[in-house]
Amino acid sequence: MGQTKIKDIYFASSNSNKYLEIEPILRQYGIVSHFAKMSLQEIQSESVQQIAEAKCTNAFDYLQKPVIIEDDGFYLSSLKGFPGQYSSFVYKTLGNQGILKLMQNRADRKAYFLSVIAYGDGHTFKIFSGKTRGMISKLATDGGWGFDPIFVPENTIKTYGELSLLNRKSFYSHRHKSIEKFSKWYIKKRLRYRNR
Ligand code: ITT
Repeated sequence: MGQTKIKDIYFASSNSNKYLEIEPILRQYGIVSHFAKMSLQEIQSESVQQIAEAKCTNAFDYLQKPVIIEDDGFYLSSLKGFPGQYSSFVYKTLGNQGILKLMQNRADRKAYFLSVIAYGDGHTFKIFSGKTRGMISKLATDGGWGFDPIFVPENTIKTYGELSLLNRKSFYSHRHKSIEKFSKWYIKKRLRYRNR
């Protein structure tokens, strides 16, 4: 096999929970990754894509290595999409109990998670997304991190938290969908380079 021109990739984030979910998926595709723990600049924008692009540029400028970042949004239907782009801040301030309170007596409990993965290596920039629809539970369960205890994805009655405890979150996860799209694209890209 010829020498690869594309090096291992970095996953840059302040949140190691994301990397713990992402790494096994990358590994399944034979992609070696490293965690670069850092706070990334988040621009104010309604567009997840624009935020992801800015985060990725920020990470690449710092690392000067092929890097992926992820930007997530959590959208509640009856709250007109809130907290959306502000999920991280809202989790830290209101938490799961705060969200459950906001949802009290609301018939519409639909919600979805969106994951946007951005890859940058100084030449190529590419975005991949994954969405999982579901509902807000009545009570918070054990397990997982972030909003995991209150989100029940479609096609199951368990929360992301309960599914995490059973090692089954990845069957439903928004993150799994976006990282899988990235991995398929990345291994093809790597093969193209190898064959040059
Ligand atoms: P970065 O440094 O990578 O930006 P972050 O945690 O601030 O890390 P985001 O800006 O993408 O990441 O914030 C999204 C928030 O949404 C995150 O902090 C969680 O509270 C929540 N979230 C995202 N994915 C989740 C998941 O799979 N399970 C539970 N909560 C999730």
